[in-house]
Amino acid sequence: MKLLVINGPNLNMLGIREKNIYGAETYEDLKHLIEKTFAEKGIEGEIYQSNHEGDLVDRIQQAYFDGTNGIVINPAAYTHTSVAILDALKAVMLPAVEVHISDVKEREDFRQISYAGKACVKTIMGKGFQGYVEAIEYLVEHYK
Ligand code: CA2
Repeated sequence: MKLLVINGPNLNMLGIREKNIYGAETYEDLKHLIEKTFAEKGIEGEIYQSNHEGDLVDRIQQAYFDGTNGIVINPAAYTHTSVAILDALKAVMLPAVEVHISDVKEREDFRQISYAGKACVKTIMGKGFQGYVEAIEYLVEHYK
């Protein structure tokens, strides 16, 4: 099984600011946790991060051609704005799980819409980095 974990804008800044919302751990820490999870599950995996909407769309499209079986995606701020990412997820028709580190439903009104979530089989939010682990476990269990 091959999974792709995609992170959107500013998530590379984790641990640097807004620690009260996203915690003190860094993006490197997150990558290590995800890689450890891939290894424990015995699956192939890749982690991709970009601050650019079109790059995220390109990477989702690439997943259709490179043998990816499932996607874990935290589109970050593009969650709430990007029909392009929603359309890309619909186009590739791969099972996708949406992850948010913070509990988005307890936050500002402008964060209450998720476009990407409309193309996802599951959403996990408010569980910190552990949400990525649960998303990988879900895809491994349901789509192996
Ligand atoms: O809770 C999440 O995972 C979010 O996807 C994070 C996004 C936010 O726009 C979504 O509404 C919820 C923001 C990621 C920005 O990360 C930062 C990291 C360090 C400092 C500032 C922002």
